[in-house]
Amino acid sequence: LKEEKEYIFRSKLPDIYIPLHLPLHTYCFENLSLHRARPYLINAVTGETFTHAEFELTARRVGAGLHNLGIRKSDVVMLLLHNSPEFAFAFLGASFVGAVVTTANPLYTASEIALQVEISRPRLIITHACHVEKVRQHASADGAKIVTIDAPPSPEIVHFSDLTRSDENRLPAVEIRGEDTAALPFSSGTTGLPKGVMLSHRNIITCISQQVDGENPANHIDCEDRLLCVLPLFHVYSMVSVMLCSLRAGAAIVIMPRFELNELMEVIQKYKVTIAPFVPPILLGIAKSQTAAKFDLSSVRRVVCGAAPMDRKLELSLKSKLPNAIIGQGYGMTEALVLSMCLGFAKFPMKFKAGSCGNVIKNARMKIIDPATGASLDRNQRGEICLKGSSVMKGYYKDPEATKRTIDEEGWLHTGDIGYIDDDGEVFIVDRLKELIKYKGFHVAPAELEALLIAHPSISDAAVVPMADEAAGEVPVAFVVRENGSKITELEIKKYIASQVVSYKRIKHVFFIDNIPKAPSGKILRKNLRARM
Ligand code: AYL
Repeated sequence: LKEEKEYIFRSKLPDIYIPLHLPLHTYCFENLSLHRARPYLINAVTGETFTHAEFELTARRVGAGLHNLGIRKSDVVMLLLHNSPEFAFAFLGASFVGAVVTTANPLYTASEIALQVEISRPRLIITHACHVEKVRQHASADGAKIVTIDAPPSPEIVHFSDLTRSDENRLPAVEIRGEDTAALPFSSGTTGLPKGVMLSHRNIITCISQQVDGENPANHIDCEDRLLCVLPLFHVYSMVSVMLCSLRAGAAIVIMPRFELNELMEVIQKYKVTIAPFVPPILLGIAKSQTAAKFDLSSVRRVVCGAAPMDRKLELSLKSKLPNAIIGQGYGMTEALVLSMCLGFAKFPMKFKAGSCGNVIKNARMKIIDPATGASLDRNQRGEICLKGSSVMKGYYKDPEATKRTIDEEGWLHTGDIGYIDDDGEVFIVDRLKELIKYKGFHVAPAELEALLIAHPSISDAAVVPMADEAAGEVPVAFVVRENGSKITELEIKKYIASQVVSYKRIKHVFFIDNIPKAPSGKILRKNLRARM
């Protein structure tokens, strides 16, 4: 047998001790005594502020309240919430009782939510009154309770204040192990429909610790920092890198329920935001904004960009609008959390290049493999990025097959991203092997749209692929084969899809073709379709 060489890449920052055995809440509140009186949650709309001490107490009360409502260890609680203090209270409250939090976009349609509810079977759904109708049916069929953070629309629905008013002394002692699941966000991974990503207490602690702990934290957050929390908390980027990292570090988060560019710049100015975690479309908005000069954005010392590729030119053109900020990228994935981070974000920053996704995160191992042969590749060679470490998910919920396709026998997570590592250890992403489409950083799973298309009586076959778009990064477009004799139009197809999905999954163009190119295995030849555009 020929010995094959493995090229394993490690961080430039030294490994640290990570307390893998702790429950997430114990870890997050470990330094509470140092930060009790500092602000943690600032509601940008109302100005209402909760200190770290107030937050911890309220989260424990919510934990006791969840227990009162019958939530027990391993029960699933669904958060269907816009960014709000209640999201954070509920998330930590659930951790206290060992419950599993599944998160979804509150703007999802009833059928999109149904997909996630049927897999995760929540015992409790926390949402806004205006979204109750979308979940009422599943909830009653399953005996799940509904809680709203605003006035409940009917008597059987519980108000969130019932949770925050609970007696914290009735919080039960629950034994939690590091490998117990804490969060269940959904991702379509490399192929197929959205799946629940089982993130354990240990996975999430690892990711927080890799960013903010040690003598030279990779994503240094000081207790004086104020982070803008405008990216949705239902997604791991904001959940972990904003909400939980700030909690651990004793910093504050300024919560915005939704994105509007001028409002965002006003909030930065008003609250003197120091760290701004963004996605490329927000940076594009600021770069192009005529009004940016009217706002004082000088408090921002760091702009983190992640969740989708950022154009190198964009990175450079932003420097004048954000004079005091280091602008760099983080590379993450729901299934592995943070894989690499800009070296300029470290407490003792190092040089980095525009366009890079940073250096592999500490305590983890990265390798690049030839997607065809699986052979490990050296520096400057393009291949599939793989990661190994304790931030890698436990697996997909109730889907061992998909788990096996994603995490190999040696524990390497295959990202489905194509990239290389240069001579300075910086990661560059150049392409995507997986089906995933990213609209402004949001997931669009082609398989989900294809299933809807094929269900239409006038459509005999369909494939959905990404098309490049300046504002969104990518938009989904469909190749459609009409049923014999059908004259269905592009507009009819677009409307049919639009009625069933959240706005960013809408199909932007339809191309009619005679047949969908497929491999003998039946796999759609997506590259072939992308090349036709
Ligand atoms: P998911 N550049 C290019 N593509 C990226 C980048 C980046 N910087 N970051 C993420 N992606 C793509 O599950 C890539 O294809 O998690 C990756 O496989 O929504 C996919 O998005 C994963 O999408 C942070 C910073 C988390 C960023 C994130 C991103 C999480 C995105 C924590 O601190």
